Amino acid sequence: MFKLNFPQGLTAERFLADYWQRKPLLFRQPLQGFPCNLEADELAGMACEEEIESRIVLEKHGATPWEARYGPFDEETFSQLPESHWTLLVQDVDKHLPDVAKLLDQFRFIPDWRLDDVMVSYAADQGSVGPHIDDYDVFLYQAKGKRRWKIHTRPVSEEQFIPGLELRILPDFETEQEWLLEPGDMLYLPPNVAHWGIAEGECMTCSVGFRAPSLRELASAWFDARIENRLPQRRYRDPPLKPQAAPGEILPSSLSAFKDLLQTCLQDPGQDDRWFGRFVTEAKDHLQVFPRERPMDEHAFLNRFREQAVIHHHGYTRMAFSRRERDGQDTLYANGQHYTLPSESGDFLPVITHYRELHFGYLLEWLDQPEYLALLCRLYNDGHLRFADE
Ligand SMILES: [Mn+2]
Repeated sequence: MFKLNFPQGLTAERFLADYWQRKPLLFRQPLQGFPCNLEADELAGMACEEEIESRIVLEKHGATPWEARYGPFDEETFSQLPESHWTLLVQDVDKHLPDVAKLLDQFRFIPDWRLDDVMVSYAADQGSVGPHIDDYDVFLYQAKGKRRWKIHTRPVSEEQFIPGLELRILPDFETEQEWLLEPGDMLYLPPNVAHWGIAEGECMTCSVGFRAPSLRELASAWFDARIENRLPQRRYRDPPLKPQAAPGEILPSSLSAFKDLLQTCLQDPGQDDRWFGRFVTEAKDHLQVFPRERPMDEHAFLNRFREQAVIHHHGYTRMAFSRRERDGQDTLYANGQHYTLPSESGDFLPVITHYRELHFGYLLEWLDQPEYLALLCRLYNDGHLRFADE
């Protein structure tokens, strides 16, 4: 296996403590011998597919400077691109190519639910998406060719972006640090660090991107879940009232009573925290997993699994699990659904969430027990697991 080599004698622990979400870090050749077999033509082919998210950024020779065009594209688009100064970006390449998904395995010292995707970009000579900032952490792995990365860590405000562009391009970019990345090198950038990567000759970069829900998204998911189930049946009650000289006035004491009511709803011990696991494993709209039209019963599933020996995670499946002490149940999450298990599920959930390929022999001890067999069969019927010939 390829193991991520940290620079300067760092370990995953030190990296997380000192750099993660804080400081940029350059990695020279962190993945000795990691192959990137993806070719530019194959990436262009993916960008022509309906269900794959892609865009082309043209710094020059477009309708406007930094023109962004959105896929799906066709062959003609590619034949008409200029010699230089453009980039093709394709999202979620890991969901479609298992070889690219292997790159994600190097980052599992960070929880799976934080991972978003591997975006692959192919740039013609001088290609760049411009100086910009992102809201998310990213590892920029230089798969092929060379790219020069310039960064600065000064704070950037919304008003500083060039108006009227879809991309958040910074007009004034004063380089603080820069590096030329060769094939196999990697740069880690925390959120909000301004960066500008310019291809020197044609090149390909894999961006390992993370998710971080915004407070707005979290609050909305939390309230939706609470309203759906078990929000206490309580109603607003008045604070001690006195006759009001101006009945039109809303008194501060009424507002506090209302805020207290909201507080009790946050503190309610009966609340179900599974909404979080469901929320963070939700898949993007165009990457949904669908249940099988003809579900299999457990007996048939077991026979099929024995015969096939291996079952795979669906490429679009996002899994996570949580240990539940309070109501004595462990929970598995897959793309916004949850499945409960007895609390003594031991290594079962770590194993089935960790490995994208599950071997019959390895799961044998669990397949003998009805609750685990039932869960695997449900995951199969819900489309999260599949056999190689499907
Ligand atoms: Mn970026």
